[in-house]
Amino acid sequence: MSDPTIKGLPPPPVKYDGSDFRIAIVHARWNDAIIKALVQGTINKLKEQGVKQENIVVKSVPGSFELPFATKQLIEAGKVQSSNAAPSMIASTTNLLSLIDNSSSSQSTPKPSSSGGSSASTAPFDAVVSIGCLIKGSTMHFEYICDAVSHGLMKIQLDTGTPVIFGVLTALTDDQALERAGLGRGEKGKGHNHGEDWGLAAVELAAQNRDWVKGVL
Ligand code: RBF
Repeated sequence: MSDPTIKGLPPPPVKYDGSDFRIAIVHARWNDAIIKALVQGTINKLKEQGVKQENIVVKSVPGSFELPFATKQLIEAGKVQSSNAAPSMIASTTNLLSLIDNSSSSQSTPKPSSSGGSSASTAPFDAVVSIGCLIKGSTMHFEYICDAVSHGLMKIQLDTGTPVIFGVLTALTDDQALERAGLGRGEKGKGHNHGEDWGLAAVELAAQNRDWVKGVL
């Protein structure tokens, strides 16, 4: 029924395992119904790729213009949180000594929490998905915000080395936005929820980047 098309994202060449990843989603609240669908689509695909619910951190900001700043700050916050959580050299040396000295074994040393079973990760974020929906109005706001946000998000991923997924719809009409969130109301059906593609892209980039930073191709 639907028009054949060459457009769109084919499935990834391999299925990536997201079970060890920590992913942030930061979304604008403007155009709420569309945003909610996109965020849910992203989360669904992250989970389908194995990312654990507790390792998906979701934050919101008022509008898309705030996305680059929030994305940058979240990436930095993840790194700070990770270094605060890491056991210090002194602490780990103390733990080793207490293992050797059996006479002091009655005083148990608390284990570092980083290996703690099902608890949420405090590792740096492996990727951030930045989600917004800009719909053209009658002034130049749309053009300025689209331009600033797309350049801002690109700069952040290149500066920080953390993949940032561009989850921003830049629609000329309400219907264009609805169709790209899987909420279309036209004759051609509901369209496709692009949040799903962003979830897949986040896991794919996170997995590849884990190799690239170790010099593995
Ligand atoms: N934010 C969005 O995420 N999507 C929009 O479609 C959108 N349209 C806006 C239109 C106007 C006229 C204004 C003033 C703001 C709009 N914003 C929109 C909000 C913008 O991204 C930002 O939150 C505010 O400008 C405050 O920095």
